[in-house]
Amino acid sequence: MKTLIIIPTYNEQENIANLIESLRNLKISNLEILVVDDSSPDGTGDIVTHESKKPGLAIHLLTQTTKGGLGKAYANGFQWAIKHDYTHVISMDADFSHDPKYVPEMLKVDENVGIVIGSRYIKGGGIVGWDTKRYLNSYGANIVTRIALGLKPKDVTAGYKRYTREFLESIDYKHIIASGYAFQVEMIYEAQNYGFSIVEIPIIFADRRVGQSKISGELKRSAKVVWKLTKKREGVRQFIKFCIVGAINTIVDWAFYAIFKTFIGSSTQTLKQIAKACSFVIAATSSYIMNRKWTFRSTDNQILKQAIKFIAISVGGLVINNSVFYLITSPKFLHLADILGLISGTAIATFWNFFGNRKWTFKED
Ligand SMILES: Nc1nc2c(ncn2[C@@H]2O[C@H](COP(=O)(O)OP(=O)(O)OP(=O)(O)O)[C@@H](O)[C@H]2O)c(=O)[nH]1
Ligand SMILES: [Mg+2]
Repeated sequence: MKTLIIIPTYNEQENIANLIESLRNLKISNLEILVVDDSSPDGTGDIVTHESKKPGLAIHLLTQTTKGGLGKAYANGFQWAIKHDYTHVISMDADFSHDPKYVPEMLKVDENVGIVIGSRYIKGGGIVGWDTKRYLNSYGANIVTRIALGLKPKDVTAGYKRYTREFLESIDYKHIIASGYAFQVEMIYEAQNYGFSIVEIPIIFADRRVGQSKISGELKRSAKVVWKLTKKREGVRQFIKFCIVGAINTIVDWAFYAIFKTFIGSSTQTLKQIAKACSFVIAATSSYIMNRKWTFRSTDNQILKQAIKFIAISVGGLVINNSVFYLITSPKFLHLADILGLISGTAIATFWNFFGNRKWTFKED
């Protein structure tokens, strides 16, 4: 294991030297520090340069020309770490809220765990020094975020974390949405979606003792990021894939219907219905396989159960499609053009099928 502790700073001249000193005193081998400073006007960068000349702990400084936010600082720090030969990265605030004493505990966790969270909201963890309002704000934001994004860890807004190089390399930094504090949430979201393991260890988080807070305005910005995360990305990508699969299998359905009609015959309505049912089963099966493998990348091995659920939802979709078509085109109801019935029926049934399958058939447990 070779670990890099990344500390983003903006105007932390009262904290940074003491923090570096505390980390040096841990006397951990194979540990280095990277401070990502956004050209702090208070001279934080100069202090870091001064500290880097002392023996005992390798200290690097990455200076950014403008204040770009916590997320941007981490994204650049992570990419710096990838370019060098570290196996793990620990992210840490400069203001002693993240007690250096937890570094050895984080390093003790199995080295293959994708993310180790220094968690305030599990047994043994906690926060000291915050008033009720700040606590409720943080706790509330954490709960809402967990529900909105379906995140499993208890503390998803935590900033004190350990990452493996493998996870950091898997991130597409150009497409990270958050530049501010929500970056922390986005990392957990990425890790969970891509199947990296996440472990929480309890920490007591202490309020900043000295220096200036930069949190104001972040809550609103973070809420926007969480909103974008729920709407965009995985869900949208899945929906597009689902529609492509649907289009392909509509053609499969027509083609097989034409084939079955020539074999079974189409002289009576019953024969036509049989041909239609056969082609539906084939199209639904092929659609199931494509959605399982490609759209939802499901690894659940109860294939029969899943396929039955998929077909049940498809039948529901068919009923919805036909009912909407009937409502829109029938002289008894809206009596509009067939094409409108076709489009509305297909659109509504597609939503039904997508959300039904996402929530029920291919749900992750
Ligand atoms: N490089 C960089 N670091 C930042 C920026 N904003 C905040 N930081 C650093 O990120 C860490 C966390 O910021 P804090 O201001 O402590 O935020 P907080 O912990 O949520 O709030 P308080 O502790 O109450 O101030 C600190 O080390 C900051 O110096 C930024 O825009 N750029
Ligand atoms: Mg802080």
